[in-house]
Amino acid sequence: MNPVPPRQQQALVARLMQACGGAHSPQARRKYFISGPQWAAAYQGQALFHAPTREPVGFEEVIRRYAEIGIGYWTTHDTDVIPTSALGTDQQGEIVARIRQALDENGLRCSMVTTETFYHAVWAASPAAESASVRDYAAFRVRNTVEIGHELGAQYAVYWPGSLGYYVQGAIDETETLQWYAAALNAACERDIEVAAKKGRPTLKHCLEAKPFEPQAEILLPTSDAMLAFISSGLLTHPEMVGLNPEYLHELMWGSAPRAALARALVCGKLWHFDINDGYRLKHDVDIAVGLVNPLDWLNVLVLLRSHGYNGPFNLDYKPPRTTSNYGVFAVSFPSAVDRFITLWEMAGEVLADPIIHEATEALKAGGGPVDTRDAEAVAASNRELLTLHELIAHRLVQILLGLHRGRSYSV
Ligand code: GLO
Ligand code: MG
Ligand code: MG
Repeated sequence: MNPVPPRQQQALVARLMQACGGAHSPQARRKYFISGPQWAAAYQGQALFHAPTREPVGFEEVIRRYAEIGIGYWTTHDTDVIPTSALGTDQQGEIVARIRQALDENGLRCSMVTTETFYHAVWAASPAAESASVRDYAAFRVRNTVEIGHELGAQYAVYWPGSLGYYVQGAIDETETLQWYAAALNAACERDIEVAAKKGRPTLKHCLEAKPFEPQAEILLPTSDAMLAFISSGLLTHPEMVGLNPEYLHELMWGSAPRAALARALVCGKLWHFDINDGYRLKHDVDIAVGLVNPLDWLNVLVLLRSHGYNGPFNLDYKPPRTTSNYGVFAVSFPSAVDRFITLWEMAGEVLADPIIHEATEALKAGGGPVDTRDAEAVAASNRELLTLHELIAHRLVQILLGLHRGRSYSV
């Protein structure tokens, strides 16, 4: 193949993206509660061992591009858009006004705001550090984020307590740290109640997000299950205002089944917000776009969520790879992530309507008929042949994923 000179490369990417087909229209994409984070689009490809590969992108451009793609909602950390030194000042008010204008002009809505409690040096010993000055500052930050959320019309606040943990053991008492962390959340909820009453708006849904590794060596609330226990520990003054924002990859990272983790949140009535992405078990937080690694697992996740009526946001918390250019972030990375999600969502609908899966599932529930339920041999024998349906259902799911149920077959 001939070399492709730099000035022809964007056109090549655009032509091949078009040739991939399968794109949904911006109008179709807007029907879903899909949110695009400021930090995902603005991610410059940097990490501990990586220099940035992309130019910075401000919120005006991110919002405009999301609107063009058909991503209807926007989410942000406080410091993605407001310098740390300007938080709580008049400059914050000016920036928030500019954000509102950009959202209005582009027909987007802000669905979620979140506080950065992991990056700045002030969080070196976590937002629930021993020093009362750090904890007072953490309370200021989460209260301030609640105020920004109400200003921007958000419904959700998310908390990923990234630095709640340590590198070396023994210096802190974990029970104290958890009480101090709860105090910050209590401050956020209490401020929320005041601001919501003043503005005549509902209170926000406050959602905790767990991650098992990074950036601390040991994490105090590493899983969604740990957070469920924390919510009902008695440390929160408003546990009814606090739920979960599980992230698909964060559950996979520690080796669990994300679908089972989501099910545990669902039965507690706490599945309120969902960060969607993909990656690998027992690796670092690679934040690959949804469906690029585990499409079958993703299909199964969406079957669970559809069948239980989940109607919260799907937040595209992934990182366009550092090999993708600024142009590629909006021409390939975001539209393809949204479209894979929509296709998998539609397939999940096909699974729920599939007569074969339906009949097999009903037969499994009906069981093999009357039997002495104190006799293990008899119970096993009466269900033996039915249990083959487990594998048949798994086969059918793969058929639906690959389109084989529509008659496509492979032969040599
Ligand atoms: C990092 C987290 C992070 C959170 C964000 C929202 O691993 O996934 O992106 O989702 O800070 O609070
Ligand atoms: Mg996340
Ligand atoms: Mg992540």
